[in-house]
Amino acid sequence: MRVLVVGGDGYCGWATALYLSEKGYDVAIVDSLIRRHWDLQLGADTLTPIASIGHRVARWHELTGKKIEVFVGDICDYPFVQSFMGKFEPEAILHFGEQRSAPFSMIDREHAVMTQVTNVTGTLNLLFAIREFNKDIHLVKLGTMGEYGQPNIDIEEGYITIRHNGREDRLPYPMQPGSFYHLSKVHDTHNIRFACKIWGLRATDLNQGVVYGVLTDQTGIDEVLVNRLDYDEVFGTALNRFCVQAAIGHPLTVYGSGGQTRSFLDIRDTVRCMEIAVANPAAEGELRVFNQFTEQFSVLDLAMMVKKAGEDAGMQVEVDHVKNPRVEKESHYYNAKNTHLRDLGLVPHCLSESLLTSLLQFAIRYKDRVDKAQIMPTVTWK
Ligand code: NAD
Ligand code: USQ
Repeated sequence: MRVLVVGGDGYCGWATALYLSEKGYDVAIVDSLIRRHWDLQLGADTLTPIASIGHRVARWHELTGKKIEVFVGDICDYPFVQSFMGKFEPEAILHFGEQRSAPFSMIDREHAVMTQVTNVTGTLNLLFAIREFNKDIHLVKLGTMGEYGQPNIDIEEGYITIRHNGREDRLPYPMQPGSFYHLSKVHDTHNIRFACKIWGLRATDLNQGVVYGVLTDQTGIDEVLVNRLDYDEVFGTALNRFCVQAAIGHPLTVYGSGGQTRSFLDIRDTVRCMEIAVANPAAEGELRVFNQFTEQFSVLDLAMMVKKAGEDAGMQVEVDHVKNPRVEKESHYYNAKNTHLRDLGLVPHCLSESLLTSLLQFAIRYKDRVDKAQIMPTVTWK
């Protein structure tokens, strides 16, 4: 099957491209490389030194004999989209290619506008291209668990059945996103659902939780294939940041009380979920929603787990409660469903002390590359 990985130079996309290539899919990558540019603008860098996209795919070819074609360009540019659609003729499009940081979208007006324009336009262009080239192409779109917010009831997978004034309907689950970035994902969801309804497209929205970890069976085989690992305040995410902070002896930055509960998954499960979604396409006219996570933790629980793993390995790890730069609930009910992907065969890698120890060791290996000035939060929601 020909699978196009949009955003294939990024954290989730690169790991997925190699995983599917190894599994025998014919993979092509589309990426504007804008993320590398944003890192430069922010003065931030991944913990790991990542090779150029050309070098990466050439090395993959040398090691495995498998080719991955690369199209460099911006999916907001429709003629570019038409050109790769015509050349590659994908059967599935895995769409990771968005601005994905909540703090980035909250820096100022320009960053909020850029995030929403880029994300919404890119997705709309892919929808129009699928309509133009082949309505059977399955769009697998990365959404986020943060679209739901933290309601005081259980979170369902995309839809909820509601009884109101004696009538009943299955409706899109209410959305309460917590940043201009998370809002962009909600806008995408509405656009995709509408396109499926009016044009009969088939799409899967994967509402993914926070991803952690770095190595997969493919990115771990060679230094040139190593994946990015973000630890900075803008693109770094909770658990990955805590491991890098522990590795350099920086107190772990729990925002506020740390009672914020989120859903999480190992990057090895991200790639498997993508395979499952591609192998089981949505029906014609259907926008299917899967909650893509394996476990739920509060931020403080995560920090305490990193502290314990570090201390068991002979490190000294402090946990700090930093003034919360975000506007978010720090104490709330949280229970999200995640059965659809398991029913289709996902066997989760659960967070264990041995995984944390190996992530800490990985961070220690690269700790001389850490820029301490990138750790404390400066972007605020107010
Ligand atoms: P990333 O920033 O590492 O990768 C995104 C890639 O998309 C980058 O290489 C970037 O250059 C590319 N890109 C962005 N806009 C583009 C455009 N207009 N045209 C072409 N390429 C473009 O992000 P990631 O962590 O790999 O996240 C991938 C997707 O998964 C995002 O949609 C994100 O919202 C979602 N997601 C990520 C996480 C996480 O914890 N990392 C969790 C849930 C959901
Ligand atoms: N947090 C801390 N300390 C830190 C960093 C974060 O306490 O040093 C807290 C935040 O306040 C928040 C929680 O941890 O309550 C998660 O923050 P995060 O930065 O790890 O993740 P988030 O901003 O939600 O965004 C990340 C990805 C995004 C994806 C989302 C999935 O960057 O692309 O959509 O996770 S979810 O959270 O399910 O919406």
